[in-house]
Amino acid sequence: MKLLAPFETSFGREDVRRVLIVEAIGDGISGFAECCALSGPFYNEETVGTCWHMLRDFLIPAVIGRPFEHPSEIDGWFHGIRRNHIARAALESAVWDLHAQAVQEPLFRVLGGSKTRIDVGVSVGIHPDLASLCRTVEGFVRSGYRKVKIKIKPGWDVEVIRELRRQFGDVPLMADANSAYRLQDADTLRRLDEFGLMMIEQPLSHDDIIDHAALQKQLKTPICLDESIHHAEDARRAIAIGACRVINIKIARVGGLLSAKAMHDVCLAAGVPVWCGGMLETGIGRAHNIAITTLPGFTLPGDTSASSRYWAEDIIDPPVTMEPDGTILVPQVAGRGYAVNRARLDQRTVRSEAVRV
Ligand code: OSB
Ligand code: MG
Repeated sequence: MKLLAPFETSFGREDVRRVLIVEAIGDGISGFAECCALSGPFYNEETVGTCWHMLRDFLIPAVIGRPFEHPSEIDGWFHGIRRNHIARAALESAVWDLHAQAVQEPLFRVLGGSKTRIDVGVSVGIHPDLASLCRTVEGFVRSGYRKVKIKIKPGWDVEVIRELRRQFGDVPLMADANSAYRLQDADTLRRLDEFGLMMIEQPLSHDDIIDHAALQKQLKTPICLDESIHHAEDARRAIAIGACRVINIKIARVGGLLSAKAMHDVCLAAGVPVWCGGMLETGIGRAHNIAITTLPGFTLPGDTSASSRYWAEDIIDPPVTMEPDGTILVPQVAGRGYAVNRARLDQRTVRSEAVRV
């Protein structure tokens, strides 16, 4: 699916999303979820191709034909399989959706969530120049988003934020570096303190929490971790050493909905606010993000923007829309809450494989 505009981060650019959709069928009901690996191993080590392989050769065989009482059992069936979180999340989340429909409850309620609307932010990629960035941000601010997140990298940071503050006043603003800095860059990052950012996301290495702890001591701006936090235990450790004051929870990065819930619980108990990150999902992934965001610890606006932020035509009905006050109303229907448009899905499908018991 072609993005309305290319999305650029410090690690690269996505233009066309190769989306892998998992459909889990049981008792005549279809659960859906999205595997949101990027086209290459740039965000984490997974790709669409590695996920296909893991699903077909390891994950689906661990699940297929196996009865369960509750979808919280699925994660345990993957116990012997290391990492590959994006692939596992796709299958596990599809089974949660299947279960929610089977018990005729909204997925968010099965997860233990209760909000009826969620706060929405938007993530804005690196632009060719400041003027075009400001035009993009202006559109999003006008439409009501409650948080604007700007991608930064060395050379596209302090002056960019300064200009945004000049033009947009005290709009809730944050920056995401996707690991583009080293601890030696602390001086540059400290210069961001004067702009009152809500937080700075993943400034240092994707596999680090130690240097982040050292950096957090030098910054007033809260650090939010994304890439470095893979499960609830990681979150506990990072909080314990002061590596961050906020955590971005992505269902895919953490390996599924059970893991996302567990991470949420750890953060809530520690008083660390969380928000739901995004991976340029179609509506299918967005539906799951909306559901998990209804848990009480998701107190900051997430990256789950409206379908129209990325897609001319989404593959769900209705598309995800945002109210003028910058919220999304949580659908009160069984399962994921948005119907998959089969015709549009089929039309775009280039490869499919069915695995039967
Ligand atoms: O770091 O949060 C990130 C997209 C792809 C990979 C990593 C990230 C992102 C985003 C986009 O920031 C969030 C979204 O709008 O889906
Ligand atoms: Mg991020």
